[in-house]
Amino acid sequence: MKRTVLCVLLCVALAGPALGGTPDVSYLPKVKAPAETPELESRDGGETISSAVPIPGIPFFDSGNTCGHIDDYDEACPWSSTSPDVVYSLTPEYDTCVSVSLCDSYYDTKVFVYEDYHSPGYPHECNDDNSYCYEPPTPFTSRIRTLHVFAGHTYYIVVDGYGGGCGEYELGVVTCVTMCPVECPPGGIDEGEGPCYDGYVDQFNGGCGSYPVAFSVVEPSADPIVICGKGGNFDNNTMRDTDWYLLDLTCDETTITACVEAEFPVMMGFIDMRGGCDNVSGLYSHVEGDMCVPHCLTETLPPGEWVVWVATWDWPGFPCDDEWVDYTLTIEGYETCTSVDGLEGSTIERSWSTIKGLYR
Ligand SMILES: [Ca+2]
Ligand SMILES: [Ca+2]
Ligand SMILES: [Ca+2]
Ligand SMILES: [Ca+2]
Repeated sequence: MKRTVLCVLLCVALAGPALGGTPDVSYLPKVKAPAETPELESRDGGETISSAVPIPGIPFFDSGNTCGHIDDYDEACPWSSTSPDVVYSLTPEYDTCVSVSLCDSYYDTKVFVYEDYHSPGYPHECNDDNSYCYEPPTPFTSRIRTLHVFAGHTYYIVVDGYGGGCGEYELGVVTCVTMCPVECPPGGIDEGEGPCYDGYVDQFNGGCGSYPVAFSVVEPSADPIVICGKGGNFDNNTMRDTDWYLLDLTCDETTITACVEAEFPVMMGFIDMRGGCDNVSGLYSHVEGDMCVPHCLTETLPPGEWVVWVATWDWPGFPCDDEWVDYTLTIEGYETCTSVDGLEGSTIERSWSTIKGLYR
């Protein structure tokens, strides 16, 4: 496949006129919606490893209260405590990966896991505070995002607390949902934006949500264009990275097919940019869905500027600093019909240096 050149404008401002305030991009929220909470049954875990409550299968949800139980175990990650604890056991029939969550509990929890036996000081995994719990009822709840478990072993999950605290807990043990590496294929073009992080300000390709506005400009190609990007949530799931890929269509009409496949639940859509940022009125059309499978959208579009927009779907978790942040975006049908003069009709102000940059 011919290597297609993507002219990524590295943080190049499409310096607009004085915007008189931030354009309305509230329809493309970087702020995320609340998640649904799974229904939970009510039963306390066992007092010790020898009386641990077995987890019959995944997914598993349970609730209980550690108050009134005994402080049998502790692991410091990084704080030691004297909180009472209860124990569950998981004996997987095959090698897998699970997430262990106390996120929705009502006290300052801690969770740790032993493999096969009590190994004080050497837990299999431990988490006290998980900053990526989505809207926990109380701060400092816990979650082990990826717990690798192997057939032939038993894993003791200890529900514990911080300090000497105890309370009502909500335990969830589910299959890891992000075990699907999305590889960048040969010829794939790097988005160029690094992973996001807490406090991140997207001045790279946050489109109309960036100030000044900033896009990744895609050059037309007769071949499919494959872009390898990164996305994720940050600031405790209140923000997400958004990627705006700008196309300038020059045909009377152009049929574009865009497909995205991500290591996180993903949302992708077209945005009509023909009126500039001030007149953007939401996603023209979009798809959204789970990680690990492609989601495609085909539209026949009139000439002018359009954006292909990619971001995490409205799910908690999937933080920027996780190893599962990659996606591929494939754009087909984006070809030049006439000349490159199409940009002359641009409604988005650009500096000359930017325009030169497009064809460098
Ligand atoms: Ca304890
Ligand atoms: Ca905690
Ligand atoms: Ca990105
Ligand atoms: Ca971005």
